[in-house]
Amino acid sequence: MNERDLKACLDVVCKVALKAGDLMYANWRLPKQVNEVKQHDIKLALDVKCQELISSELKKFYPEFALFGEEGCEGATNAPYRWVVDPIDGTVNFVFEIPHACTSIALQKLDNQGVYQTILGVVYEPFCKEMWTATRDEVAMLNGKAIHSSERNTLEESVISVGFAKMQKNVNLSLEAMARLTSQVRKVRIMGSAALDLTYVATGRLDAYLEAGVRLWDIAAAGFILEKAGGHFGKTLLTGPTAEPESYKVDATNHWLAGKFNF
Ligand code: LIP
Repeated sequence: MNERDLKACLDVVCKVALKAGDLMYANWRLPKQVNEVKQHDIKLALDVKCQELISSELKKFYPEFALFGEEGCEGATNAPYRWVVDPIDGTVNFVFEIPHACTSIALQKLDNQGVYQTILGVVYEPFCKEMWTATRDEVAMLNGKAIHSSERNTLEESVISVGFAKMQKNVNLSLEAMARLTSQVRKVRIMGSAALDLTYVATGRLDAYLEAGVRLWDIAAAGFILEKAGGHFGKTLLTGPTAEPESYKVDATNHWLAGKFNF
């Protein structure tokens, strides 16, 4: 996909993200149909409905692209291009009417080594109407204005977010990090959306985000946006018998704090 085509693709994806965000916002204060409840997770029928909307809209322009999403996958597992979609990131916030959730769409291209590389990322938060974008050829932007991660270079002055995922062993990793770092940083925040934590670091609203057990769909678009905003998107694939597929430990920071949190 050349530069002109990628720019046209970005325009399409932004329009699709807006439609998904509008659907989220229209349902914000309405009763929610719950599909599944676990100790640290809730899944909604609206999650599925939002992903179906995103998939059907994208297929109008890119019928041959595969999709790897939180609510299901479509197409070949080795398709030249694939969408990575979290239709509602921050679902538990959304269930409790906490206005901090977003829709996340990334486009990945299969490289010569058979590895998917992100070439486009869009995150839309419908409550503040904030659209983050980045492509292989364009800088990271928020509502069309270039963004850059913060310049703070000491833990003492940093504000960080720690995420708590679904599996208890990953929750324990985050608890250890929070207990160790709380006395070393300015403030710790627990926000409930990995994608927004990453876009906030990209925008300079946070200086770092740490979480173990987030899935690729939570982080693909926003992690790419952070990299294009000059930040460090550290991610380690979690392995082992109980690890979920495409589950990562994320150590994301501005440029100066990379590696400083020992997470
Ligand atoms: C959420 C992530 C969050 C994590 C939650 C959940 P979802 O994604 O954004 O960082 O702590 O456990 O995974 O499920 O709302 O799309």
